[in-house]
Amino acid sequence: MTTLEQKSKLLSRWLRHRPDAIGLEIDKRGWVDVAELLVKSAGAGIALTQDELMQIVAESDKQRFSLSEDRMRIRAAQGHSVDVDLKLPVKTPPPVLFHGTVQTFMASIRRQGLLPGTRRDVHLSATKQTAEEVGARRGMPVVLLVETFPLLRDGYQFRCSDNGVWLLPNVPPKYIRFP
Ligand code: HQG
Repeated sequence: MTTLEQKSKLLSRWLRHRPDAIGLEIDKRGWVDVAELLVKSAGAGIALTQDELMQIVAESDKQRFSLSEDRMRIRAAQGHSVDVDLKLPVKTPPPVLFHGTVQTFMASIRRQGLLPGTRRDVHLSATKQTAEEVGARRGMPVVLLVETFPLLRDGYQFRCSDNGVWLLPNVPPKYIRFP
């Protein structure tokens, strides 16, 4: 049996990285039709009911999914590797943001700054604690501080996902305060 947590993980995978895995059509804003999602997931052997989907959306610890106003469409709030543009509005960030990572990546980050890797954006957290949790997914967390004013002054545009993750295309090393 597939648990709700497993279904939530599958949903992240389909909506962020592999809509093609179950033949889902994703539009350029990242939206997928809810009815189509239910049919296609059943076709792939994952029974997902409308109620379960709504429960996953409501209970996702990080509020990973957003529903359209009419609740007919769903998308991942952030974290995509597929080519989408969520058209999130540009927003003024707080003075300091945080990035959680691990020691293994530090030499490379010192050299190249923060790069999005396979995702569309670099993810920054509003609190040190969240950044620690993000880093801890990979091992002993290292938290980097990013002062946002110099980036704003130099023309960088910040966007904030529906679930409060700050997104930037990249952060060169000169803007990062290393521990
Ligand atoms: C690192 C989770 C080498 C970066 C979290 C990170 C987040 C570099 C890894 C969301 C680098 C990328 C995203 C460079 C960055 N050289 N390594 N130049 N620049 N890195 O998973 O930020 O649970 O793509 O430090 O809560 O860890 O999935 O990004 O360690 O919000 O909803 O490369 O994923 O949310 O890893 O995490 P990721 P992330 P979910």
